[in-house]
Amino acid sequence: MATIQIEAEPYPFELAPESTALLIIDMQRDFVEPGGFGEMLGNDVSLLRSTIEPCRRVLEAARKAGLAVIHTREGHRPDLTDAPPAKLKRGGLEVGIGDEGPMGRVLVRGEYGHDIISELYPEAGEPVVDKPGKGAFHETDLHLILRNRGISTLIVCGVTTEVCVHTTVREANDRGYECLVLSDCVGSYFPEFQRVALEMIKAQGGIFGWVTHSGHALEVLDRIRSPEDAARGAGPG
Ligand code: TIU
Repeated sequence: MATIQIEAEPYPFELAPESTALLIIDMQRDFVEPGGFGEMLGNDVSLLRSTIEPCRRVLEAARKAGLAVIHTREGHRPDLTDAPPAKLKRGGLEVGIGDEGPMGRVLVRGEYGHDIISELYPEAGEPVVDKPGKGAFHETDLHLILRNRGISTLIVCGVTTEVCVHTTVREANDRGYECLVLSDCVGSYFPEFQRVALEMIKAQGGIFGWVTHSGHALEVLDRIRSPEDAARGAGPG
């Protein structure tokens, strides 16, 4: 498998396009729009919205390059049987998980707020992994999907950096995946947590993975020819 390099910290990240997936974590209305779970927790959701445009550019480039694209959504069954009582109780919220909010029942599958924002909406053939926890591997079939597709490398985007992105990257790392986190494509409600969460990933020689700006990833993704283009003899872009 031919590999290519993306400039990253703590050192260049190596990937083979055919064994790489773009993993977009929880870019749901419930986290990035007013009236959802993020806001119920007392957060200013506008802080996450700067990730949308860079995520959109990376998603477009990944699709053109023929990379596997996988989306996740945090949420629960309408009867909440997959929601741990501890999670439902946490925070003592007036309007919490399962309750009616301005975008439907909060973090419940099938509700408007639970779905992915239109800018990053999944296309046919892109798996959407519904997860009950923070980590995308916890009680989901993500590991199985990745193994079946021969994926060993993940480019990670989404929200929030120190919660679902971090948990997922840690889970992926323990399962043997190499993760590259795009610093401007992941967002936190807390600027200090954003900074420290990214530091933690790349510290100690890349203890959980690598970090780079989407610009470096785009430089490389834009040069990859999708298998379909390669078969037609067409150039990139
Ligand atoms: N609250 C918060 O920062 N995040 C979550 O609850 N879920 C995700 O990060 N997706």
